[in-house]
Order: sequence, then structure tokens, then C-alpha cells
Amino acid sequence: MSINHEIIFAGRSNVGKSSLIRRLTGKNVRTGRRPGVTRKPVHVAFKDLLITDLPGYGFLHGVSGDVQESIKDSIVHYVEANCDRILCAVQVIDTGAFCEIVDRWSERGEIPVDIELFEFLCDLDIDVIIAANKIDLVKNRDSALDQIVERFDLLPPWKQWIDVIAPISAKKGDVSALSGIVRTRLHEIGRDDLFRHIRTSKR
Ligand SMILES: Nc1nc2c(ncn2[C@@H]2O[C@H](COP(=O)(O)OP(=O)(O)OP(=O)(O)O)[C@@H](O)[C@H]2O)c(=O)[nH]1
Ligand SMILES: [Mg+2]
Repeated sequence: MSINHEIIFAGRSNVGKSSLIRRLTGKNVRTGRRPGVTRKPVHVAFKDLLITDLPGYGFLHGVSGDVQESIKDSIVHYVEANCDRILCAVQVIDTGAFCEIVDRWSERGEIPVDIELFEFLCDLDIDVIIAANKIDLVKNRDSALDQIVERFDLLPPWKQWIDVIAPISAKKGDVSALSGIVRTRLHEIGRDDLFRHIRTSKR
């Protein structure tokens, strides 16, 4: 069957993209404790819908700058080449670590990679959903999420943006906020038949 729609998962290395796809779809994509597990796009297909796990960017240990740049380039290239069929992009972040990393880049006068990616996707008119993962590790959730939406230039409180940002834990199986948004997108294109491939609850 040819592919008509695609949902991509992008984000910094080790934020839990592969764990999340595994949790949502039940498919056994490779995950790992160390960054840099997914090095090439990995696909899961349901009928004419493709789910794509992209390599993570921005891990530093043991990997040269050239490799990092080439991962970034390959993500950009992949998105540009498949832009027309991308229904939405799930940008996964590590909720507890996000602001510190972004601020560190900003203080150096550089555009943080996560923000660059978000803007790149928005410029291509791709619908971006922010998956605020590892929420199980965060104590003051509302305040953390308010700070995160601000970094994306969205006005807090975060609860105004529940169709854009989804607090989740791929590890604990708490991903319903995200599957709800993804299902809404599928519904909008008349594809409720795909709902059963995007799980809402822990199994
Ligand atoms: N506490 C917690 N840990 C998580 C969660 N989701 C993923 N992890 C852990 O984070 C680590 C990385 O998970 P992966 O799914 O491999 O991350 P990735 O983003 O695919 O990483 P790359 O392929 O390197 O880009 C693993 O040890 C996971 O168990 C979560 O919601 N909470
Ligand atoms: Mg991975």
C-alpha cells in the first residue's frame, strides 16, 4: 500500500522518542539508556500511515561535531523531502531538562536546536505537537510546563495550549494527552479507522 500520511517523531537524543512510539503503537522499536540509539529513520506502518522515529540530535559524548551536524542535516533533509505527506510532527522534549538546555544556548547567543527545529517545522506549515515527556520525573509540573511554552513563544499558562503541548510519560504509560491530540488530527482527515493503532492507555 502506498503511504499517504506520516507522523514524525523528532527531538534531542535520549528524550524518549522511541519509547514513546513503542508505547503508542505497541511496536517494538529499539530504545536504550544511552543517547544515540536511533541513528537512521525507523518506520512503523499501519495501512497508508507511516510513523517515523527520527534520530535524536544534540548528544555530545563520544560523538564528533561532524556526526552531529550530519544527523541534523539528515533530519532537515528527511522532513523537506516528505513534507507533503506529514500530517503532524511530534517534537519530544525532556520536560525536566528542557529549559536549562535552551537557556544555556540562548545565553551563549545561539539559537537552541529545539527552538530551531520547532521554527523550521512551523515554517514548512507542519503541525507541531510538543510531547513533554518524562513528566514522571518533574515535581512542579504546571510551573515547568508554563516555562516551556514560554520558550516556544507561546503565552502561558500552558493549559491554553492543550492541543499543542501534551505532558506525558512514555515510561509509566501515561500518554493519553498525546494520543488524544494525534487522534484528533486523524479524525480531521477522516481517518478514525487508524485510531486503534494509536493507543491511549497503558498495556
Ligand atoms: N523516567 C522516564 N524515563 C523515560 C521516559 N521515556 C523514556 N525514558 C527513558 O529514556 C531513555 C531513552 O529512551 P529512548 O526512547 O531510547 O530515547 P530516544 O529519544 O529514542 O533516544 P535516541 O534514539 O538516542 O535519539 C531510556 O532509558 C528510557 O527508558 C519517561 O517518560 N520517563
Ligand atoms: Mg531512539
